[in-house]
Amino acid sequence: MTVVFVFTNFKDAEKFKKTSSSDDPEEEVWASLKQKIVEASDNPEAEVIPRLPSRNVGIEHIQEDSLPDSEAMVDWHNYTLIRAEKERVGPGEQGKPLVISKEEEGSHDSLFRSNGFSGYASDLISVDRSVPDIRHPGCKTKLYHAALPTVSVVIPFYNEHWSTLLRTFHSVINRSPSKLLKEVILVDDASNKPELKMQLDDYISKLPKMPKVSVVRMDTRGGLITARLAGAKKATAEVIIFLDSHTEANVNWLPPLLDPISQDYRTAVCPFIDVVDFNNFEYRAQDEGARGAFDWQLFYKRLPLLPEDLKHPTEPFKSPVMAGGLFAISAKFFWELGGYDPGLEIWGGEQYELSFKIWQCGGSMVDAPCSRVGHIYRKYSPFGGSGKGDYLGRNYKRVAAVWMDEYAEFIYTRRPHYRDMDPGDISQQVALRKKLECKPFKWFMKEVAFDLPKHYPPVEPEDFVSGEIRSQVDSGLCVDSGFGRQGQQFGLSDCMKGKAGAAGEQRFALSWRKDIRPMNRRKMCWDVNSYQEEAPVTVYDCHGQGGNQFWKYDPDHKWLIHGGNPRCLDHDPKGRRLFVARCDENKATQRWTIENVNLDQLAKWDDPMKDLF
Ligand SMILES: [Mn+2]
Repeated sequence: MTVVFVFTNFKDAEKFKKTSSSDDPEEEVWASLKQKIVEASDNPEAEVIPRLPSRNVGIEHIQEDSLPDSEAMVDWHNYTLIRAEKERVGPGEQGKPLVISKEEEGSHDSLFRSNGFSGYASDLISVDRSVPDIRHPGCKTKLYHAALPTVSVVIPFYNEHWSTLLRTFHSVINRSPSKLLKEVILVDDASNKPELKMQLDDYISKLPKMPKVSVVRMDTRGGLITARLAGAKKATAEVIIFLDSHTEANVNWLPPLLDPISQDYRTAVCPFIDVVDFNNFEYRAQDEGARGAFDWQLFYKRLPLLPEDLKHPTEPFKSPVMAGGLFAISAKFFWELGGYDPGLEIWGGEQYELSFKIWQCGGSMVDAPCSRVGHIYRKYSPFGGSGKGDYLGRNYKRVAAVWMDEYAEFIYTRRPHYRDMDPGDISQQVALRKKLECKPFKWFMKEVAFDLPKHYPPVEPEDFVSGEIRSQVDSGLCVDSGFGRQGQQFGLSDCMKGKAGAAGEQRFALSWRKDIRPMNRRKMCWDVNSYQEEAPVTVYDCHGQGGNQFWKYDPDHKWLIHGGNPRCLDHDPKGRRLFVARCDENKATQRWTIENVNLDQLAKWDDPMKDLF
């Protein structure tokens, strides 16, 4: 069998030329590539831009009229495609990382700056590249209903990098059963990169087997939310799927998203989001699932799966909020909910607005582990301000004011300026909530996000102990983490309290999460990760999971005890060295004077949130 492999852009071929005659370590790869090109050049179709084996053979053999009923379950995999993709070799194929050579770093850097990811790497990789099938093995034998709804995929973009945008919709078209994919709607949010205008129209019009792709153009930049709404308004299929413009759909991604909707149109479904590395385009898992949540500054957070979810790793599980822009929803339900609040600007908060609305107004939301989509998390956003001021704050205020009832107060406590911020006219959103008889936020917190307060308490419990930590052997010595960076060891220095001009980081808190943080840098934690005899203490990003960052205070011994296999904070006053060692009642160097000891809070050690809510 002749394998047809066609470079889909010039850079592929350039890279090939550059390295084929050298003794590059990747020689073998290039040699096999060369072979494939030779084979392809014999093929009259080789001049045609991307071509994958005929699609959807897995399902196409099933005759519409032979389906017994709408409850029939079928295997939706396209095995012809899966086999062909497994054989692909070349830069970035199988989701492998691309190696950028020294000579290429200049090109890499300039395309990195303008995109926040390596546009250069993207250009070297086929827009039809294969990705690794990293689904749970159980997904490979899963059946879904034969009767699934049709789909419009809406992909807004703003100055997206050319080959990255192309790869997004190529992956969608290649890996979707054609009978389900009705159309792909690209929404150009008034980009100003010239290639995203006529060149894009031209590209789309020339693609064989891609009559379904269209572009909606916005006159002025309205932001992600406005663009998504504009695309959704054009959508004609039963289900709308929103994707970002820098994503790659994985094997058989579509049926798991549609199946729950086919059973209940008021279910929204999110795929697992994988990572496409911003540097080298490696495709890899982020994790194997978590439930979406938020803290009380409205930062997106994640909650652990429930024991019930862990028992069924391929089944959709309920999630309180979606991560962002990748999800499926029936058009009927989306518009019953009024779409997104059109008063939300640019981006931010919309995932909360829609999630709260879905749950509170009679729907539900699940993550489908067997649907995976890779996403480039940019290193930074290269797109500058929108000239719209604090739109994020206004968006959050709108969401809080319309949907969160008395819980909005917990946000205003942390972001006091939201309290008096004008969210604009919210009367229509309030009226919608009334009309749909949506449930109160309290219901959402009790029934859907019931374990959120345990991880992200609306009111922070008090610290167990806090302030400076003074040696009882040499009362002039204090623990000082010296504003250390990630992984940096620290020790003791002269106590600086009351001394003008002294510099140091000597105030700490043993927080309700049972870790110790500098009081002015509450993202860093004391961390011990070695079992050596006098193991050093370092500062590290807090993970909130105990373990090597777990500390407790023993007021009787004046000990600070580390870890589940307890050792005590100890020091060498002469060398000003700090470490943990086996607890020993006879060692004075293990006793500490801590500025504030909150005995009431220490009495609630096992349930620090007692009496809070
Ligand atoms: Mn994105």
